[in-house]
Amino acid sequence: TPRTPFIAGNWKMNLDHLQAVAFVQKLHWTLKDAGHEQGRVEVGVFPPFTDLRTVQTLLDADKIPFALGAQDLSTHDSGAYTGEVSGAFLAKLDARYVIIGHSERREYHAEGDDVVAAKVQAALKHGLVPVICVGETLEQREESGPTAVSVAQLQAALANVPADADFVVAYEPVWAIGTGQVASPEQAQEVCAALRGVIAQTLGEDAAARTRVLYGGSVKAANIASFMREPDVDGALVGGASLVVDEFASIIRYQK
Ligand code: G2H
Repeated sequence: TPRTPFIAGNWKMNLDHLQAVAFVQKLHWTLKDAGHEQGRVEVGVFPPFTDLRTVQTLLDADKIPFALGAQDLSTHDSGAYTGEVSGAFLAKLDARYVIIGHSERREYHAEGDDVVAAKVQAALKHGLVPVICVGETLEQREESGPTAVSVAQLQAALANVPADADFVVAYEPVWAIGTGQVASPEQAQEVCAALRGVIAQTLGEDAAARTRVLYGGSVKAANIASFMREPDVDGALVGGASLVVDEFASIIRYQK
């Protein structure tokens, strides 16, 4: 596969900017000490907004090869939108990625498919790579099967996305997020393959072959390899386990 695996740490609302410095340095040195081969996988960190400037400065100063990402962005470029953060600002901080449509935003901030699609457009406009999150609840899985909800969410998010756009998809079954109830590799593969099919249908085979589709939901050092063996799983979006240096380093260093 020509796709570089992507291990992305979604910190959620954890680690302030002081803790972030210690964490990123320790992760970097842990990987170095373990002889981790840079470039085998892409490593991404997604801290809270308030950490981004500090982490950017650290990555730059110490030449740490992690990609920087944000956890959300505004649909607007600038203006009277109190509390919002523009993609233009994120791009100026050298953020490469931005998570869009995480289930926690869909659930706690009432973000629907229309908002997600608008955020994808905003990200692309500012040169950011959206990490588009999709996934079904247990109820939805029982009602409409394993793939229908994720497929519909991705179709909505990709409306008006050009065929050459750079983006990442993350399949995160809601029932497996932070619950310890991990999806099986076969379940992840089934939906990730369906999502790659959506990309092929919407944007063409080239886009489908090039785009990384991640699995997310209770990924740990102990289960990462089983997911990475699946042909349509190109990496992981990791929450809880991305906050523990040794655990996250082990996930990055997975062996198939
Ligand atoms: C799913 C995932 C990261 P966790 O939300 O986005 O979190 O690994 O804690 O289940």
